[in-house]
Amino acid sequence: MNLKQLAAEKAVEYVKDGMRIGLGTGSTAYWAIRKIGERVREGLEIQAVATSKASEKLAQEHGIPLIPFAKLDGLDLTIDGADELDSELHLIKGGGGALLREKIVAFHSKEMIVIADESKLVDKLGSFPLPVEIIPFANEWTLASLDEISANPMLRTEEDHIFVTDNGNYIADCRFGSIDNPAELHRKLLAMPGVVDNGLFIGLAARAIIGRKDGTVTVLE
Ligand code: ABF
Repeated sequence: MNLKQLAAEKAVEYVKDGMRIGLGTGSTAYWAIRKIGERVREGLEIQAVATSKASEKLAQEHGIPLIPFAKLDGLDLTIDGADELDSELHLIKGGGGALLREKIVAFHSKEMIVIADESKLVDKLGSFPLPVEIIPFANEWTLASLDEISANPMLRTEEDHIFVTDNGNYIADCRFGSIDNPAELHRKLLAMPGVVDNGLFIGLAARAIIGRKDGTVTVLE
């Protein structure tokens, strides 16, 4: 079995009738959305919100009832992927460019379950470039500020154009090398004018479900 599917389907076991669910983004979350759709067709009653336009479309295709944010005052559970995670459940997210929406949704959830194949679990974060969402205004100066803290930022492009997030912002992919203190770096980035948010998720995930090559899953809490 596909390891992402394995982790995702295990996580969907935590979804219960009546819950308000946050739907993640990416190729691992894809499997969770598919499975939730299957359970909805079997009678599961939930309300959901999506973290990206892509996941919204997928949820609609699978018959998952999507509710406007204004009609919900929070969520019970969010299931989402990650680009890297460590054993303390610090995450790097945003490889797909949806980090800001993903963070807002995770923050307003009573619980977030991260789903990943075992290649994403690392001793220390930082091999995966950290996505930092920046506003287009004076982005050259924000990139210079990032450079000053040794971020080695690269403005993300897509087919020779600057990549634009669902929120109309840019992404600077930053290479800090091994990140010794994710919480401190997170604070430092948030204090920088022009930075909207960054892909470090600190203290947001309550549980991670890892799909292993031997066909088992590991649950980290
Ligand atoms: C989202 O999808 C992102 O935060 C992360 O960048 C990515 C993980 O992608 P995948 O599951 O496709 O590896 O969760």
